[in-house]
Amino acid sequence: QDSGQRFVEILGVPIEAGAGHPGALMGPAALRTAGLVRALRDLGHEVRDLGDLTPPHEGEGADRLAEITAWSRVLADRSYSMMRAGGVPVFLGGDHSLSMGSVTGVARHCRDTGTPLFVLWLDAHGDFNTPNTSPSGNMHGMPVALLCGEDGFDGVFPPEQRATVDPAHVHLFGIRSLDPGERRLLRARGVDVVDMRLIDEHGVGVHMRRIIERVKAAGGHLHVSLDVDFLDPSIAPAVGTAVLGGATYREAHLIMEMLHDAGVVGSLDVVELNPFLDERGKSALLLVDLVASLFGRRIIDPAVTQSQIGGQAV
Ligand code: 4U7
Ligand code: MN
Ligand code: MN
Ligand code: MN
Repeated sequence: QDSGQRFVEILGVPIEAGAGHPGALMGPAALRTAGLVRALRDLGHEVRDLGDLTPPHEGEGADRLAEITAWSRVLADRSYSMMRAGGVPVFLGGDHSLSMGSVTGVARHCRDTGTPLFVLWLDAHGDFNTPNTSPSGNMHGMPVALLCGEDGFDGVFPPEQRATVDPAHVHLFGIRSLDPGERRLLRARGVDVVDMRLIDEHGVGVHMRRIIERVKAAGGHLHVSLDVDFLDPSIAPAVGTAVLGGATYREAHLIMEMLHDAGVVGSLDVVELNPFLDERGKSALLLVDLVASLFGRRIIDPAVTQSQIGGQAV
């Protein structure tokens, strides 16, 4: 193992055309105000803040699909070059349609290097609608379907820019709201769906261990896409699409802590923060704490916790 120091590159993606409510374009600014860069530097990482991606003008005033298409193409190229720079890219949203671009760039790099790509999608929703199944028409409910190569997204990327994710390598986690069309598609494609019922019954640890072991065994790259609505709305109210019964403070932190210890995360999206709907910055501050846990912050120095189970340190 290395010293654990990473090179982290942060890119804001102030896109909100994919969501039903305006406000997510303020997300990157709120995460910076909440101290994201300092939190990562305090952990000893080398952090470069690349600022915000500039809104592409081609999409302006056009329909939302055209606007998101324009963002996605610029972002996929940027994400690819961030991957080649060798650090851990962190994309700050912005609504979840940004993952069409961020993950496509990551997938292209993984394809170049022959690294198996896995995606952990922390979300209340499956985000597996297509333009044909979506009840709302909102593109933030469709990124996983696009990434898995579903029909209906032909215009988004030109063929030479396209790079997909194997649906069998996608783990949806924290799910508690699926539409009928996406439910059928998820089943047909064999996507792993860890819903809140499974989390209640087994705890997050069991399922996270299973996912982490799988990525490790494959020598894979794990992309984590964290939608704020994964969290329970009582602790993270800054969302336009709140669903009751989300992850608790400790469940969310445990996931981040386990991911850090496993050392498998190669890229991250933090999306769907709508600061207009926040309460005194509490959602933004919680997200910064979660990202810090993912990058190695601990509540207590592990040297102090010397508990054992069956003679083994735990
Ligand atoms: B998010 C929804 F119908 N499924 O497609 C849809 F319930 O990125 C919600 O997870 C999508 O926040 C939510 O519009 C997208 C709806
Ligand atoms: Mn969601
Ligand atoms: Mn989402
Ligand atoms: Mn949402």
